Amino acid sequence: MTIEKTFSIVKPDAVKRNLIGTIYQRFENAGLKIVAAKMLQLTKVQAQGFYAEHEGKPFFDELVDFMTSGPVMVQVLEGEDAIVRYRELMGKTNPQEAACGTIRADFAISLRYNSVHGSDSPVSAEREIGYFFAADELCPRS
Ligand code: RTP
Ligand code: MG
Repeated sequence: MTIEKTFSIVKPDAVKRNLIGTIYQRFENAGLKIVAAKMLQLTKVQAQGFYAEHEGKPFFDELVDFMTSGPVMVQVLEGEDAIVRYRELMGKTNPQEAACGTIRADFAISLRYNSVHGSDSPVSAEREIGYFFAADELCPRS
């Protein structure tokens, strides 16, 4: 059993549809604790840097346009095996392939407008948390 932290975004499509609370409820129902959170309007430079691993891919510019199309909620979630468990809770990137009951199956509009982001590894989680939060913005919950 490992207590981990992972990084999460409620993306603009979900914020626009007033789904912040509904999605936070999913986190809490799954036993994940929110230890930091804020609302941001990402700049183009921030979104490009955040998704740098996808630079050069055909969908990169549209992804950046989407992620800057309105406010997002960014948060750090903490819990047992939080990184993998949160990826499972989100479901596959394409909502048509996401398992029933996952956040993306229930709320995502399409492969691009897929409502949530989650770190895909411990290395990503550390980078992504540090990209948006200073260490003193995280509140211990245990
Ligand atoms: P995320 O990073 O947002 O948690 O999503 P993910 O790991 O499940 O998927 P990833 O491959 O990292 O893709 C990042 C985001 O780019 C958009 N996307 N669009 N072909 C397309 O148009 C396409 N493919 C991916 C999605 O918003 C995806 O979540
Ligand atoms: Mg990803």
